[in-house]
Amino acid sequence: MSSSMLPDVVRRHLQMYLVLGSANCLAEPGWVVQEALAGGATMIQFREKGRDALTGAPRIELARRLQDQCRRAGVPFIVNDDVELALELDADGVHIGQDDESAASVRARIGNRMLGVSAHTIEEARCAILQGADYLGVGPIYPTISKDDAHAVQGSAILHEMRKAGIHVPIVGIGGITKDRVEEVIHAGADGIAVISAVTRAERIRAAVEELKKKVILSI
Ligand code: TZP
Ligand code: MG
Repeated sequence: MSSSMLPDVVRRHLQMYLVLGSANCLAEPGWVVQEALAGGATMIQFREKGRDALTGAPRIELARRLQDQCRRAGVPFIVNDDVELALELDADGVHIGQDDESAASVRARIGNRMLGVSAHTIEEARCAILQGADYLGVGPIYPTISKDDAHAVQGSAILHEMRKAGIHVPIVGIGGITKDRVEEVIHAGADGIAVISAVTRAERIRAAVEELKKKVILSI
């Protein structure tokens, strides 16, 4: 079972989904999130990973701070991989990959919170849905600089294939998405875009989010 959140509500949250951790940010993460929220980010994922990632208390403190900003803006705050942290913070949801705990087990632990699962194939997608995913993260659609252990680039064809195979759950495309690629991703079947560098490395974060979101909405 997925959560009680209606698929159309989930779809709207996926439109301009910012994924980030401190290692992705050129500026202070709280400032990045503030600007992204001001630009209309529809969901934020805390993904504190990689060589320079925070651990322990500073990691939890940063998560709390970003979550508080999201709460004030009425934007869901999702935690990558870490169910314990999500429960401790009472986050709005969890996003997991294929190498993490099973989706069924995470669903059982997080109750009605939102569950996102990364899927690279139709089989992984079907399995995630059966185990209670509210949405799928599909990619990398294009080459990415933000994930060292990323799967092979899939191209937008994977989105087409999933839709053609009868997968109708909310899907967000991820990996190397820039403003010039939004239309292709949405037309291929995604409900929204999940981005790291297109926002965290933008010179003007608020304007970048506004532009990406506008392109999503115009392409739907
Ligand atoms: N999963 C697949 S690609 C990716 C993740 C977390 C990184 C996306 O970052 P960017 O900078 O938008 O390519
Ligand atoms: Mg993971």
